[in-house]
Amino acid sequence: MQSFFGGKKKFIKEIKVYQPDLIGFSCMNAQVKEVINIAGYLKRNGVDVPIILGGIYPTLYPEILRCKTIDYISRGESEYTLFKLMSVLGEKRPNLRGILGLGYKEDGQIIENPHKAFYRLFFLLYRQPCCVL
Ligand code: B12
Repeated sequence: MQSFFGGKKKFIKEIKVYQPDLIGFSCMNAQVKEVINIAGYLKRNGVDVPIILGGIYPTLYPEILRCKTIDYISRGESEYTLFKLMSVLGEKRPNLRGILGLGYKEDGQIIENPHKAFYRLFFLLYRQPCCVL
């Protein structure tokens, strides 16, 4: 985002050099217009990289997937969803059906996978002693 405001051309150049597998935006209601503008700008300028939105907006409004520049959304906590998506993204026909919390498009249809359960934070915290400060 910082590079975007520093200069759109520079931003596009940096992305093309970096060649990411996926571009993600965190999105609250107040940011959605800007996010859609940036996503559109990227795609119009030859950045052929799938775009995912996460955060409260796509969690509340999965219909944002109707926007043709948005390829995926992740609803709710996304550590699991993003990890799972990244692990299949390079495949020819990735199987997205089982990825909980993921929204995507298939043959023009919007698919919303079921939500995942909440993490057991207590368990996560105490499994890893380095996290207990
Ligand atoms: C802490 C907090 C803040 C802090 C942020 C501190 C920081 N540095 O991040 C401060 C005080 C700065 C803040 C400010 C604002 N906040 Co605030 N904030 C929260 C709060 C309480 C927790 C957010 C949080 O950190 N959660 C923990 C993290 C781990 O969870 P998360 O952010 O949801 O992210 C997870 C998923 O959403 C997802 N995800 C998020 N982004 C992405 C991106 C991708 C690509 C993917 C795949 C997944 C993903 O994965 C994450 C990990 O699981 C929420 C309420 C809530 N309970 O969620 C409100 C909340 C998000 N804030 C809200 C609002 C309105 C604001 C302000 C606009 C208020 C204002 N008028 O100024 C500003 C906006 C600031 C900004 N720059 O955009 C609203 C948003 C409402 C909406 N529908 O858009 C919320 C929901 C509160 C509410 N109920 O009204 N906020």
